[in-house]
Amino acid sequence: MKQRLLNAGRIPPALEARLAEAYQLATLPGDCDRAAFLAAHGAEFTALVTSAAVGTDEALIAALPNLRVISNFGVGLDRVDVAAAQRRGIAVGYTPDVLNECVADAAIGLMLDVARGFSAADRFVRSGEWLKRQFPLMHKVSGARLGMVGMGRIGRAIADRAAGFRMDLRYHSRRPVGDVSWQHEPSLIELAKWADFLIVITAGGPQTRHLINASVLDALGPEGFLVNVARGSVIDEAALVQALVEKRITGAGLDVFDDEPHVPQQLMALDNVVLLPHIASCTRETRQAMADRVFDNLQSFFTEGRLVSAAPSP
Ligand code: 8YV
Repeated sequence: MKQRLLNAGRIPPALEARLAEAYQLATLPGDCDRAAFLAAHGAEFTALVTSAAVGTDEALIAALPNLRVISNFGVGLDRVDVAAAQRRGIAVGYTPDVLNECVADAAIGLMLDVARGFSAADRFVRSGEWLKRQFPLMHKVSGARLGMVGMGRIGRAIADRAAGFRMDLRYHSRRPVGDVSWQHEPSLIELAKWADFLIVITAGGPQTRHLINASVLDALGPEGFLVNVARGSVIDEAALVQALVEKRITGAGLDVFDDEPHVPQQLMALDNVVLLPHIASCTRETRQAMADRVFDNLQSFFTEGRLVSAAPSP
């Protein structure tokens, strides 16, 4: 007898097809039909698949009284109520490690792009501006000072890459990380004052909400750049827009936003900002590896009673 699996997230079609072979898969209907569906069928499901962008709230968990396992497509758990799941003894799986390299590549790419102005220069060539004038001189990355906000798995992958650019690196996190040689900076403001580039790669959620505020941006200063590959919520977006418009920082490379896919209109007109549609992990290879981990977490849970990658307790 196949387990009943409910899909509440946005997962790749190939993963959905694979899950549909191994499980009795149903898709959670949209808002209007959801309550009636859950009242009629909620008790049938033992497993739930979701994605980092959608997550799982306490109300959904409560509507699934026989739920045993949640498998999240993504490493970010800021939208999954892990505490509510764990209170009920529900196992929560996610997809760490397999996306470290691509997210780190994207962070470095954004840093290079915004500092050297590659996207802006591309627009400059396409619009015929090159026929009229020279592209302005931009900013050197190699050898510059990199402040990292967060030093988890992805942070380390970014730091390894920055070493290849001979960057001077310090990091801020709540506690120093035991096994890294880079200097820990307990004050985020001091890190921002020191850094030429600030890369944000810390977990989202209430604990880090608006960690990067107007004071941090002012400490980074008019020569500084910000890169965000974490979550939009980590930055006070209104303060960032204002700092960019007023040139209180030089530029920003952003893969994530507060209200995706909506991006503040004021950013669209700025040439010193690189805007990406949350694609840091979006390569075929990494998305395949993430999909495999979602599948393997479920399979391992139902055959061996444990997840390949279990979410830490919040
Ligand atoms: C994904 C991510 O873009 O893993 C995460 O937490 O932010 C990204 O890899 C996406 O959120 C997957 O649903």
